[in-house]
Amino acid sequence: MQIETAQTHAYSDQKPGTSGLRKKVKVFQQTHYLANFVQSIFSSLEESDNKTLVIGGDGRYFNREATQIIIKIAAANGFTDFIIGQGGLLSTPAASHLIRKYQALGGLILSASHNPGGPDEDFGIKYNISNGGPAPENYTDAFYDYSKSITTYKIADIPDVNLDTVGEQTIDQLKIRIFDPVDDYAELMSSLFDFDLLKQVISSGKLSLRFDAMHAITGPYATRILEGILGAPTGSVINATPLEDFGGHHPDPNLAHAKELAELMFSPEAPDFAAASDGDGDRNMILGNNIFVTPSDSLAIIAANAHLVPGYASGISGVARSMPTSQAVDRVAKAMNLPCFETPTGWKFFGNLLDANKITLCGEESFGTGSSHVREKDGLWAVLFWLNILAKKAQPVSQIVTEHWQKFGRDIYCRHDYEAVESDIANGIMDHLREQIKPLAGKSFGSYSVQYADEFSYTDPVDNSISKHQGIRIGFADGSRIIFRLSGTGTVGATLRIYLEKYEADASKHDQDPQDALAELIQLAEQFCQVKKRTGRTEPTVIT
Ligand code: G16
Repeated sequence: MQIETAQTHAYSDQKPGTSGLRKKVKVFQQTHYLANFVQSIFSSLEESDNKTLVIGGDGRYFNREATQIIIKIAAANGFTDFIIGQGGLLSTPAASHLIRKYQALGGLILSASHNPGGPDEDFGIKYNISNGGPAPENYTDAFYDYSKSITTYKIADIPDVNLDTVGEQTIDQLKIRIFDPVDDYAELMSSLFDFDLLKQVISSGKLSLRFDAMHAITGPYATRILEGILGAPTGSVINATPLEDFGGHHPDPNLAHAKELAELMFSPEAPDFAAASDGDGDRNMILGNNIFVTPSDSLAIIAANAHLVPGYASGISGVARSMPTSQAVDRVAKAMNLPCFETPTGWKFFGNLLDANKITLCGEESFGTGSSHVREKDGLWAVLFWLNILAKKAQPVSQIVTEHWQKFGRDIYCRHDYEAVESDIANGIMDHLREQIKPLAGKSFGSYSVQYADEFSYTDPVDNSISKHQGIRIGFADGSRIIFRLSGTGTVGATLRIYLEKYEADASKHDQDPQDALAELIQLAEQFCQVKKRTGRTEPTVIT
């Protein structure tokens, strides 16, 4: 195998965000752009005897081309054993599982998650380490540093790999294994959930469901598992064929982008349960007949009912949530006498806690829920968890949710996103907030008095690493919170996220619309950040 050294020039914008490097496809298609980043990753990794690499992506535009480039650069950098999803496809949780199961050094996952795909839309790449989880910040900082001064990269002169035929191929000394993307993942799911029970209730029609794969990667996974193994009627999985441009939609499972599914669930035709997943299969949205379950509540309900699910029945070690996620799971942890951790936004922050067995379950408000079974959030896993709870309890989703609120109280919650804000304006908003927070504690605004106001900084309890500037929090005496952050996953301008939360113990007030219940906090948030005033916008781009 001949290895060439290609001359290149550095790009200054290869700083990974919340979850890898995400840019417009056209940015990735610039000469040497992808190669530079991939070489920066390999050059930053410590020497290792482990030469196994997993590669797979969500099938978006540029996935195949990128896969071939990565194989050649990886081969030139000493990798000899490749595990690749057929067609270059793997959902993010499935890739995490393969890294763990086959003890690879790591994996490259090609995805921009819930962002749209196509020649004019987004692409992304991230490196996952040997625990199967996203590379922590010390890695991503090193990748970025290297990328700033890269001058050459190594590339093997080998033919393109046949990605479509499952089985083993060899090219010179390289062993290339093309895996069916679903097999190993389906087996893992069957080891965690009561598939016999699920099959019984689903195939008999006792539990009806609809799953929207949004023309993204979970199509083949959901079709095989929900329809094939568990016997849901054909057509229960909709938009099941992965498309390079996701059919022109945002593959983002929320009330705005999975609108048709949400409308179905509030209509007389609603099945018992519905869910959707995102571009790369790690997010989930849960709906019941006439009810939307917020991701924060979903995490809390999963934790409270974990004993009903075989893979978790022997007990869970603890739980964690990202800082802006509502405190609903904290209440469950308290009642169950379990440790509960609050981490910055980004799945990578759960990795150490999971590895150290300090937690079993974790989740985020951004439609992410997961457990120690892999080191990524896992959309279909969350769906199966809910189905297992529903099958065991034989109650509708709405009853499970309202009884949960009756027991623990309700953390009324919503998030307002202002997308594609000019970066200067967004940074100005954050600076303005920073200036205000110091003297806020003790002050009162309407019915709310501020208990603390700060910029969240996280010290990892396992390795003591510190992550600063993780969002501005204003906490009130009654437990309500307003949080402001700039997203780390957008590709156009900046996205300001405003997270609003209010605790309601009184069950007679649990039926309120969150926008009404949170109206005063929403007004206060504008008073603090002035996003409407500074951008001239009248409302958020997305409310979830
Ligand atoms: C990624 C991260 C999540 C994070 C989400 C939103 O998810 O893995 O941990 O919550 O982005 O991040 P931000 O608020 O910075 O946009 P995904 O599904 O996009 O990979």
